[in-house]
Amino acid sequence: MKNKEVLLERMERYALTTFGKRVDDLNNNEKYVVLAKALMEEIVPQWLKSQEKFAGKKQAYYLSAEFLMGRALTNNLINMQRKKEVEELLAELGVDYNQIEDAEEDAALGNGGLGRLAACFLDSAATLDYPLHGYGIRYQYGIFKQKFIDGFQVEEGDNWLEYGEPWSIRKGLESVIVSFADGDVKAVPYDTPVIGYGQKTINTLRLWQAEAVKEFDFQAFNEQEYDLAVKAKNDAENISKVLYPNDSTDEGKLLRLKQQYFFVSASLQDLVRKHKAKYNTLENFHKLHAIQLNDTHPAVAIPEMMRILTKVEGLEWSKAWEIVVNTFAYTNHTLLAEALEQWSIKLYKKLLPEIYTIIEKIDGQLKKELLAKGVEAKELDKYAIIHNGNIKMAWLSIYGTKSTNGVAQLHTNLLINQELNHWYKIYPERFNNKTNGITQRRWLLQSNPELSNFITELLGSDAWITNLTELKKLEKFADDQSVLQRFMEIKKMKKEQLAAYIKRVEGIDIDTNSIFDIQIKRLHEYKRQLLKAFYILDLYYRLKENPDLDIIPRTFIFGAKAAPGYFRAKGIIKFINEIAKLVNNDKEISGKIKVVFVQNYRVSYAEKLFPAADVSEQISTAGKEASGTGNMKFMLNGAPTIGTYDGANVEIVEEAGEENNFIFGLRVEDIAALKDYNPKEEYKKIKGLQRVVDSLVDGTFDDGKTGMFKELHDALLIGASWHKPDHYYVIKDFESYREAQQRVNDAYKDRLGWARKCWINLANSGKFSSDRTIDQYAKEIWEIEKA
Ligand code: CJB
Repeated sequence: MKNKEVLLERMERYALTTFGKRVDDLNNNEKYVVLAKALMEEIVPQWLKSQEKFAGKKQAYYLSAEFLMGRALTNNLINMQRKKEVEELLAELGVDYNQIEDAEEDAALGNGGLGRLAACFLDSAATLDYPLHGYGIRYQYGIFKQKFIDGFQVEEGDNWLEYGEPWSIRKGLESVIVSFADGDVKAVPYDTPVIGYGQKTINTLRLWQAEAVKEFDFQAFNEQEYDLAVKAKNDAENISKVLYPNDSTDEGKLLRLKQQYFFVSASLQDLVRKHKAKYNTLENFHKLHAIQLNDTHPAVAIPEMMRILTKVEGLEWSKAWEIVVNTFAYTNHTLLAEALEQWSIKLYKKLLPEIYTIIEKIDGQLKKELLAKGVEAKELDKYAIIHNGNIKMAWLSIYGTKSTNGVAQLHTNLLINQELNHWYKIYPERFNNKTNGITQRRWLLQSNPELSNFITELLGSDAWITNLTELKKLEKFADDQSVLQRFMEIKKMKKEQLAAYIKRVEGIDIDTNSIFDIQIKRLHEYKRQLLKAFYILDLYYRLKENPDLDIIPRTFIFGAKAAPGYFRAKGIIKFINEIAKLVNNDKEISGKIKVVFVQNYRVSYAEKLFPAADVSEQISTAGKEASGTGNMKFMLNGAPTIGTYDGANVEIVEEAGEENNFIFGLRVEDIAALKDYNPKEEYKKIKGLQRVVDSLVDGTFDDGKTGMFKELHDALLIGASWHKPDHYYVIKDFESYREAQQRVNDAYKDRLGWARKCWINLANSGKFSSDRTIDQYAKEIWEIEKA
């Protein structure tokens, strides 16, 4: 009771001082802000204490251009174990908690899996009492907001800071200067607490905002040159203005390079400054810091640290190199060629000439080392960091760190045996696997309280919240009818909640008795949303021909943003929306199938979608999805996977059994063995396939004269200058996918049998907690200890 009174008193105070009103008179957004501020008053003292307990110990830092945190309010209340109390307090004030929750904008400072992984890692580390802190960029605009107009994706700016952001604290006095060839920029840190479950440890996410060193040039202003007076300010602020909306593609733009160096240099200066203040030397830096590079985006940390150590601090080159290699570790998140970052020498020289010189020196040192290790001179080009006018950031990252890891076993095997095999031969001890994970606090406890309560009830304990392998004990209920019945009731409830939400925000009615078949992830050709689209269209035509076709009603749900410049991805969105229009408006189909492409898929939408899924679509071309993490979120909420042998799907099936999932399609080795693949011939041989593929160009659908549909058609049947026809094997895998979908349909008819599959997936999802992943990073790479 007392806690509640204190909280209310704090809320009243913030209402008065921030908005000049009483709590009762605030709108929902304002209420959300004062609630968060009132909570921060309680959080901050504990945060400070948490920092003290790690003083003098080795700590880890996660350098990432993306942190896809989503909303913080409910997550924080859950981790503080105060959600119920706050709900009650608000109810007493006549306020609905859900409306306050809904008032918070997503912190969407990431594109997809890579950024969300960073967020899950922070949650896990704090919960496990590991000192792990995030360093990144405080983008003023996060990933764009997506709308559909006439079925086309339209982007809008995500001005998430507009109504205030109560969880971060500006630490102006800890600003640092970052120097570029064209001038200096001020990096101002904003700190956000990362609260572990149970609130024992509160770590820090420090995001840098770019500002002008000199806000305003009065000289120029006095001389009536207003533009010039604000130019420096605008140029500086542009650096942290907007997140690049590319998932797994590298844009190579000057501003992006500025962003990378900006946050990396600021973060390293910050760490070095604090370390020196305490120890007055940097020789032991690696003994107290482990720095993980989240993909190559922060790889410039390697030469930047060399610069600081040798040029600023005066250490010997070789001593500095030893510190650098022992401090940093690198995670590779993709094998897609277009995502492997390369920067043009020209750009680097122009913006960061000193850093470029250091990279040259590193490259020279590498060559000597390779020769000494017996590599032949003619082989050196394969390893060259600087080659053909470009700097290869992945090579720099492998050479300049003590550890390179992949994010699922299959992915790591491909790195070791193929893509990075030549590096593996030189440094086998550096390579390791860290299969990704997700935090069960957000993806089960928060997003599915109904299932969470049931699990706790059955287990007689909520230990699973911090030890997900406890779920294994649920397996003994796999044949308990009443348990499976309750599971199905909960699933139905989550489907109804989702249906109500979709009705409200999309204006579409969906049947909660139908199978909810969900594919939610970024739009990319390799993820093959198009394969599902072809399947739906084929099913539609089969239903038209045979209205008695024996199928269980299905709702096909998609959620995906396409990078604004990715023409084909946008074409796929339009194509699916055209199919939706055709199918959903056909009275003859009478609700047997429905297609919904939800708008603006994001973390807070995902929290509603995963728990409501009956089927998890993980249908990437084998070898292309490094891991996937959405696959794990579905599994944790008890949805079987229809998927290929790719990424972490392999491990999911290993844990839950192939008989409880629906595996189809070519495997990595099948693709490698394919010879003379001719999709133009093959697509004629598969019943129904030609009809749906050709619907792209035969007038069935209208792409508004954009040429989008022809582009997709050509990519499948003709190819392009940079790829062969159907290089993601959509046509090749179609029949196998259709057959797997038939197996889904047949399995679903046996309601208890289906529930059993769901249950076994849930019970075996323990491996995929990011708590397990973080524990492995902490022990095997960072060598840090719990508080
Ligand atoms: N990934 O989200 C991205 N962006 C990239 O630029 C490269 C990879 C994804 O990272 C996830 C986390 O490791 C993986 O699960 C996913 O397969 C990969 O595409």
